Amino acid sequence: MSTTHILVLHGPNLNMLGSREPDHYGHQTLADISKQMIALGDSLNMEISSFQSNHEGELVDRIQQAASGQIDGIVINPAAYTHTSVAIRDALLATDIPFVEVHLSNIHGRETFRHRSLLSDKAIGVIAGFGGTSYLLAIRGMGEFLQPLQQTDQYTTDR
Ligand code: CA2
Repeated sequence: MSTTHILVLHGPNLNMLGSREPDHYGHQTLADISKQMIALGDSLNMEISSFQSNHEGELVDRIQQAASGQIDGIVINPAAYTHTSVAIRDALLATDIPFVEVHLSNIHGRETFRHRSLLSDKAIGVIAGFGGTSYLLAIRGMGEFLQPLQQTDQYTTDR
């Protein structure tokens, strides 16, 4: 089974995870979540790299780089840019790399302006509301999408 490469992108303010607003975003830091994703990736033959930025253009640059690199899938929590960024949407569509949209909180249970995402209609899936576990579910979903029939013991016995 070949290794798949997943890029995880985190939008603005997510570098503050674990320090404030635990009611919405939990107690885990981004480093805690990255560690868990890497461990899960190891068990699923997926290599996980992560990038966080508070700047829209830097996220666009990283998405463009992914297109010229060896990235098979993108997991993205665009944070506030979810609700505003045509630039991030355009970059993702231009790369043609499948992506999963992730949110720590259930955006549909919060303020109305958070209900709209400029990415959801183009994502292979959207996961929201499970705190740091949202990212792990996204990695699993991406794995099933990219490596169909290879992810569980029942399928791997003959491979
Ligand atoms: O629930 C999510 O993951 C969000 O993408 C988080 C964004 C918010 O704008 C989206 O509507 C939903 C906000 C991220 C802010 O992160 C913080 C972390 C710790 C302390 C303060 C903010």
